[in-house]
Amino acid sequence: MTPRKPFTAVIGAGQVGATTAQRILEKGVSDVVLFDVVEGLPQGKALDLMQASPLEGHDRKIFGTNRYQDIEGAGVVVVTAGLPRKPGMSREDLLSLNAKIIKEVSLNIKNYAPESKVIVVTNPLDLMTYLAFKTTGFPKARVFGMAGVLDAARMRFFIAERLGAVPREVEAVVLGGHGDLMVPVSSRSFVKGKPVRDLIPHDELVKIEQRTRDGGAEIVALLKTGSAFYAPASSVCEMVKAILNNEKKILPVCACLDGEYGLRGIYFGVTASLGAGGVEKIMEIPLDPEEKKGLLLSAEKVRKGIEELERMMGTAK
Ligand code: TXD
Repeated sequence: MTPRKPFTAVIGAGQVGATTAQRILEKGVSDVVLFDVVEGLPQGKALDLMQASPLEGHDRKIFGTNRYQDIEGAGVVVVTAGLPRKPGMSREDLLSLNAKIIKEVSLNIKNYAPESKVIVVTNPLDLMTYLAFKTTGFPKARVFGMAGVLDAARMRFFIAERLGAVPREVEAVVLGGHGDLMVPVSSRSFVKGKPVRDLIPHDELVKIEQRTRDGGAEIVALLKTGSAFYAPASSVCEMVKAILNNEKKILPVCACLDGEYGLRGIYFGVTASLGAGGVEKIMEIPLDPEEKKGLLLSAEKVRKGIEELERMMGTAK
């Protein structure tokens, strides 16, 4: 197994993991090593994806594996291992189930890919990213989570749909924890440079903000089993591309805060530039008073979650 460097390792060959691998390959971003604990699953999906390559017209390679040794040398490791949310299940319900998995995965990343940048996707996102940071012991710039790119993409789509605009031309930012208290930042959302607040009436914009917060749950309720994976995979791919191509692109990222917005010691959704070093710089953006209030409320919830996680991991020893 010899993937061309720099390559991406994807841990978890489920819906998000396999679709992320597909996006990375078909956009020509890098070769992929796809890992899962289920025997045959990553190998089968890898073979299927390779057989699509003559049709998709790329020459990227993907290797499926059940052995952690095979992630050795990965530039980026994407962690999607875990259980998806079921209908009626909150992200927080997943905490104890997924914490065990993330701990095990993080120890293996530390062991086999000690120089990698780690993108955590597993929910509850802010807490699992924090846990991966603590468990790997990597510098904070190299451990971060994906949520904001997805939440912002959802908001961008809803705005575009409302205005009949081209989705790519809509800019939006969503900050805060990846949960019910996330903060869609309408004051920083634009269509071709025009503020959305000038384009969409207030009451409708409030509905779009709420639909953004409920974006994951809306899809879970429709699918009945499992959660969203196409847009999440596109979001991860965007981040992987920014890192491997050293784009220094400014994206919403779940990053470790050190005083930004007056917050410290939590993993939380903020805008940051992503490049070869991982999270290279966190940018604090101006918020209106309501948004700032919402952000602090969301931070409080994440902080409580971290406390709960620490208690749980302490007693689990
Ligand atoms: O915005 C976001 N961050 C998210 C998060 C958007 C979408 C999905 N989000 C979360 O990602 C979701 O709530 C889950 O926690 C993860 C993965 O979602 P997915 O839909 O891909 O779940 P699947 O299809 O059940 O896949 C999970 C895979 C499955 O193949 C398991 O066999 C594997 O994880 N798994 C493991 N792999 C490696 N190591 C261990 N220990 C392990 N345990 C399970």
